[in-house]
This record gives sequence, structure tokens and C-alpha cells, in this order.
Amino acid sequence: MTSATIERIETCLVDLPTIRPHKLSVATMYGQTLMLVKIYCSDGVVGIGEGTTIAGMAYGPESPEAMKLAIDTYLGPAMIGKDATRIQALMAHLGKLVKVNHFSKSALETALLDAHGKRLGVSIGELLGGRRRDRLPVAWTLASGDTAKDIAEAEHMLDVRRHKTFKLKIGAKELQADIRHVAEIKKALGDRAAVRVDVNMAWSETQAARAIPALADAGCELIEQPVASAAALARLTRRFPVALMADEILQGPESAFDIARHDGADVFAIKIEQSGGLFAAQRVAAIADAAGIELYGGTMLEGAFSTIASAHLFASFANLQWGTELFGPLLITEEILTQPLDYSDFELTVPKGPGLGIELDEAKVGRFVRDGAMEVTQ
Ligand code: MUC
Ligand code: MG
Repeated sequence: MTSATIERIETCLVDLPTIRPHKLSVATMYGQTLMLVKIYCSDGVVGIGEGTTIAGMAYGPESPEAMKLAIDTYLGPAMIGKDATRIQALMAHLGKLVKVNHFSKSALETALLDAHGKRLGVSIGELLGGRRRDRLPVAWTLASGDTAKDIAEAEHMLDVRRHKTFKLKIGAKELQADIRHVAEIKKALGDRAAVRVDVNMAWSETQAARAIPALADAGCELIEQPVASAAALARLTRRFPVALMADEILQGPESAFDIARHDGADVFAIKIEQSGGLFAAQRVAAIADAAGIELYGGTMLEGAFSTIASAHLFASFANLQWGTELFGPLLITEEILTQPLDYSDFELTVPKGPGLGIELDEAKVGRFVRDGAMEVTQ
């Protein structure tokens, strides 16, 4: 196999507007910032990765600015001159130098996999063991904050056959108002669509215990991270038959093992960034499978690069009982790829080309780069 070392790493922040305000219990988003990283290798191959979070620092511990700084100052310089083809060994080396920083590491690992796939002429899915599916079901999040608008949005998605599973963001309002909101949407959509909710940890255990049976009665089939505490989520999981899903408390394989050991959730929302990269997310999925926990392909509302990295991984999973929510690129107004992704018939097509199988539209993205240029690490 050809050898290749890492010669140069560039990072930039890309600020893009969202198609509408996106209201979560933790914040309302009006735009999305992608931290893009490019890894230039000695064989001429360039890999691209992405680090993206939700609403600055309202959701997770790393901001896009912090990811850029961690790569420019710490992770990037430690990669220069290293073998670009030994991805797992290099990521283990970085793990010793820099604690946590899961999102930054996921972006770098994605770029290394993209480069290696291009080098070998295979897609990332092949590097991860081979895809088991070519298309993935994709849920859409209704989060306008207004019941009538959400119903109209869902009807439109059904009409154009883009989504038939809807996740409702709740937890910011008073409990009864949230339950009414879910019940009205499910009543309007009936059997034509599945309805789920994400509370983003907003409730106490007693609030959750009041809300969960009412949500189940309203026809809600899955309740995501209703409470912040892992212990409380485990108690609620044992108490109620409706499926409860862990998201924020899943921070990589160790936390996954801990949740599984305590029968702490029915479903895991797997996210490559929150897990610390694609290989770490693969281990989270293996733990879930071994524990009989079902799987859902989650998103950090990422742009195309992290979305497609996730898609390659989720397409390789033995089990993906709850589908995915890989709709991030559709929430932003701008197309940043030369060839748009294929969302059709309620599914996303996993690209087949080498690496991620997608190409950045440099001219387009250049107009949205913060401060006008990419930072170079060498
Ligand atoms: C989350 O908490 O799961 C996923 C969909 C969405 O609207 O927000 C994200 C984050
Ligand atoms: Mg969530």
C-alpha cells in the first residue's frame, strides 16, 4: 500500500443561516456554524472533516471556535509528519495528548477516513467493514415552536415524500402545553406519520413520570432524553412501556457501557461527534447490540460532511431499528456541495464514491467562511 504522511491541516468556520428558527428546550437556533478541517497528505490526497454543535455552547461542551482552536493549537501540530494511513493508531496517539474534545477528534477522524478512502478508491463504509444498506430512513424535526406551523410543515414533508417520521422538540413550555402540542400533531397526522419527542433533558423525574403516560396515550412512540440524570432515565425506562432513548448522557463507549449495565435506556441515539469519532461510535453500537438496546442514528444538526460520515457508519450497522435523523443539511439554506445529496422517498442515499463520496463547493462555501480564510497548521 502507498505510504502517505500528513503535510498540512487547514480549519475554517462556516456560518450558514437555517431555513427557519429551530427551537429546542436549550436554545433557539437561527444559524449553524460548521467547523471544516482539511488534511493535506504527501500523496496529494486531501480529506475533509466537520465538527458541528448546536446553538454555540448551549448543547455540548465544545463550541465551533473551541474545536478550531483545539485543532490549530494542539491536535493539528501533533499530526504533521505522521502516517496518514494508520488512522486508529494516530487517533489513539491524539487521545493521549488531548483529553476529551470529542467533536474535534471526530472531525479529524472523518477527514483521515475521507482521505484514506480516496487513496484506496473505496467509500468510508468499506473502511468500516462494508455497508449493509444503500439508503437510510430520515426523520425530520418539527421545532418552529407553533403547533399549526408544525402540522403544515409535516404535511408538506409527507406530500413531497421527504419524511414520514417526525421528532417534536419539547420541554421549553409548561408540561400540559407540550402534551397538547404533541397530541394535536399526532391527531392531525394520524397513521400517516410516526411522532416522537426530544425533551433535551428539560424535565425532572417527577415531571417526566407525569408526562410519559400522557405522551404514550397521545400516540408518541419514542421519548428522547426526558431527564438529565442517567439514574433517573434508568428508573423511568423500567417504569414505563413506551420506548425511552438516551442522547446527551451517551458520551462514548464508557458511558454506553455504564448505561447498558444499569438497563438505562431502551434505545441509544448514536452520534459520531458525541461518541468521539466513527470508531468510538461503532463501539457504542456494539455495546448496545450486546445489551439488547436498540439503535437510532442521531445528528448534531451537522452539515453534509459529518452527516455523510454518520450515514456511512449507520449504513454499516447490523441493527438500526429506529432509523436516522440525518437531515442536518436540509435545515440550512445553502448547498455547500457540488452535487446535492439525494433525499427522496423518505430516505437518504448513502454516496458510493471514494472516501465520503461528496465534494465541497469551494467557491460557494468561501462566501460564508468567517474572517474570509482558512487557518493553516504546518
Ligand atoms: C438532539 O438533541 O438530538 C437532533 C435533531 C434536532 O432537531 O436537534 C438535534 C439534537
Ligand atoms: Mg436529542
